[in-house]
Formats: sequence, C-alpha cells, structure tokens
Amino acid sequence: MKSFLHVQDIGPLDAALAEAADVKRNPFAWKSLGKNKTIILIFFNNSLRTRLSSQKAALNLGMDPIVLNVNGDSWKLETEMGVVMDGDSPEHLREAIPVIGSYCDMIGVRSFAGLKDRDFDYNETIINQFIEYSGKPVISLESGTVHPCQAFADLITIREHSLKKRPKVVMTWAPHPRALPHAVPNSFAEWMNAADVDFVITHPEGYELDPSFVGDARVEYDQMKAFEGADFVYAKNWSSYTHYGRILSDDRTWTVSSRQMAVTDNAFFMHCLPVRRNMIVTDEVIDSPRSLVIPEAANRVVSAQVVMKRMLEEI
Ligand code: AN0
Ligand code: CP
Repeated sequence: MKSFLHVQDIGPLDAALAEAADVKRNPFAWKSLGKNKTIILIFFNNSLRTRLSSQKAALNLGMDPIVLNVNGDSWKLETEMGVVMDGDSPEHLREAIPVIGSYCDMIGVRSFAGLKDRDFDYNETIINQFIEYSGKPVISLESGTVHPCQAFADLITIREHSLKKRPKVVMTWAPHPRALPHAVPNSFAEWMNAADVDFVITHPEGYELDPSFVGDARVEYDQMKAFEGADFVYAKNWSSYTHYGRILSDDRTWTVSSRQMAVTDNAFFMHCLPVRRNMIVTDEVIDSPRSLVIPEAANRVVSAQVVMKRMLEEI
C-alpha cells in the first residue's frame, strides 16, 4: 500500500477486519516489524484522537513517531504551485516534502479542506504532493476529501456491535455553528457502500454530498423516515458541497435526540468526535448505554495500526 486514502487501498474488507481483530487482540505481536523505522506525522490542523492514536499505533509496532505541527512549530508552508512567495510563507511544500521524506520511512498528513476552492480541496492538492514528492508511503489523517482511518475504525466498531448480518446504518447531517469539511461523511459513505450494510444518508435539501462518494446509497430527506428501524445512527455535520463550504441551515430539529432514536431498532449512536453536545446530539443520547463514541475512538488505534503494519510489511 503506497498510500491510504480510499477503501480500495486496504483491499478486501473481510481480510482487513480479520486483521483488525488480530491486532486488537494482540497489539504488540508485531513489535519488531517497525524496529528502526520512523513515521513522521504532519499536522496542518488541530487534532486529539488522530494525533494520539497514530502515535500509539506506531509505538505498538515498534516504530518511532515524530510529530510536526505546521503553522505552529515549523515554517509556514506555501501549498500553491507557481506563486510568487512574497506573502506569509517562507518555505514551499515542494522543498519541505522531500526533506521530510528523507528523515523517515512513512508519512501521515492531516490537511483539512480549506472550503474556499472546491477544485483545490477535491484534487487533494496537498496530500497528492506528499505522495508525489516524498518517495514514502503516505496515510491521510483527514485530507481534502477523505478521513479513511476514521471510516475504517467506524466499520470495525459497527462489525463488533452488529448482531445482524446486514445492519441498517443511517448517516445523518446535524447542525453545527461552523462550516465543516466533507471528509468524514465522504469516507463513511465510501466505506459503508463497500461494506455489507443497508446504508441510508439523510440531510436537509442542499446538503447533497459529492455524488462520487454517495454512489448507490439511498438518500432520504425526511430524517424520521430515515431513522425507522436503524441499527446504527452516525451523526455528522458538513457544509454544502454545491454551494461550496457554505452553511445553509441551522435547523435544530435535526439534532439527534431521543425523539428520533425512538423510531430506530434500539440503534447505537456513533460520532467521530469532537462533538458539540446539544447541537449534534443531546446529552441524553450521547450519555446513553447505546452510545459508541468512546469505543469508536479507541478503535482509531486499531485502524491506524493495521494500515501502518501493511505498509511496514511492504517496505
Ligand atoms: C473536523 C471535521 O469535521 O472534519 C474533524 C473531524 C474529525 N471537525 C471539526 O473541525 C469540529
Ligand atoms: N475523529 C478525529 O479525527 O478526531 P481528531 O480531530 O481529534 O483527531
């Protein structure tokens, strides 16, 4: 695996899930695989889970993690090609990336969508430069359009808690005061479409996601109807894709509460975190015994470890 952005990069999902179960059961079994290997984790944006779970996954594999916070600790990096660098940024990605690549064996990159220029974000302009110029395997830690480590952890969590062979999984938009990227819902849709689940997406009109990620998923604009009989409810806010990066609705009736959960089949509640309580989900639902947000976050170590392990096995 030279890069990890999409569900296809991990190959057959049954094998990936079986490997995840092995890694979870015995996290230190591959401790010698990463000996004398280094992963550099580059953060252009904030993080709690991704930053810690990626380091923990690397440590479990015997690898040395180094974390760089671009904008905080390093020179501010120019990301656009062909510009006259007379602004804020003293260094360009074009030099920084091969330098970073020369210090490590593997790279993880977090670079959120800027939500200003759809082509720049949807061309994965930043992480693709890492793939092209670093000479090392590259993992998306949420990039312009995808958050694959999250979606893989979500799938692991669903499989661990599903009593049905083909559970009904509903991804619902929920209100949020800031414009958020599409990476989490895009990847969740991509992974659910590839998995053996009955997948439904619900959101107010105007919040349609990129059709290439929605694929054949059912889209239902009536949230209550979408929730009927659900086994898993996956809440997330995202900004508009068509009116790129804009907030079109603050409809608080979309906040996930016991009103919607009542029509599900005693569904589990999921969210990638960080979550704004009583905006995305009520206290009652997130604090209920059906909430999976903590085991879901814990599985971020497992998903990251499977990906790093696969990459180490190919180095
Ligand atoms: C980010 C997002 O929605 O993409 C990160 C989620 C993992 N969330 C926020 O910025 C609140
Ligand atoms: N879910 C997730 O990626 O969280 P962080 O932004 O804290 O890394």
